[in-house]
Amino acid sequence: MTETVVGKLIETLAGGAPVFSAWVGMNEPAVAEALAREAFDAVILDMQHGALDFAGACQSILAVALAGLPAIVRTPVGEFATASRLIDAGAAGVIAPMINSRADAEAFAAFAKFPPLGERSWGPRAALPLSGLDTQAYLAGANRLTQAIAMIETREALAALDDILAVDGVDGVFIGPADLSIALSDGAKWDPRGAAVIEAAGHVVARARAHGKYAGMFCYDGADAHAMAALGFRLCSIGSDGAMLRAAARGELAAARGTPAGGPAGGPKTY
Ligand code: 3PY
Ligand code: MG
Repeated sequence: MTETVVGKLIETLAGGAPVFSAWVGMNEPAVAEALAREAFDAVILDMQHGALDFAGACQSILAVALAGLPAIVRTPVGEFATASRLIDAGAAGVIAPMINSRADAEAFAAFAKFPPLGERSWGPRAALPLSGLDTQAYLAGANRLTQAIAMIETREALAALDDILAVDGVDGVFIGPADLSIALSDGAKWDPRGAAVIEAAGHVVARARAHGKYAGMFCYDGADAHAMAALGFRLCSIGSDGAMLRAAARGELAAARGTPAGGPAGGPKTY
């Protein structure tokens, strides 16, 4: 199991070091593969706000695997059946946005996990070969091997945090700091690194630990991921494909023209 890309995610998590992941929104396997050739621990493919469709996500999972990394896919809101199909396609983990209650978490886990934790239907067409296991061993190991990660990004989710973490088929939680800041300010402010989110972040890390689980955070660049890992987050994404491409382009153009690189004024970057 340890030799395979799917198993690498739980190995890194078990090792205790933070998982630093690339974040891909482009529906182009070559982009995911290019980032996977760098020394990330995983690549997150975003089907919620990114442009990836199901076929693109399947191809990107394989392109990332070719480069030796596990892929995690964020599904659109409420698409738990898609989570199941993505695990069949070889995703080492799935992130479900807007999990706001125990019922949401149970519905997600039902699609992500085989019995007794859930009701995942058998059909690991790419996951089985990528796991390096035989069918029986895959059945026995899949619930641990493939991670189900619930996003915490509303007031309701914070209120139900212990209930969500108590669901056996949920392996970890992942903060969406932009949505959380909007929710906590009742729609007044996009402030993903404001005091309200940072206070909630400490609480989420502590409650995840108390349940023997891990917390992750969407991060805006490498320095931000470093800071969030220092707060105890174990799965930290770093920027995005689009943001990195634009930042590199901006820097190179500035170098060519001999002008300051510029960039977004103050605060964290967006996608
Ligand atoms: C958020 O910040 O709300 C996210 O979902 C990160 O993509
Ligand atoms: Mg969000």
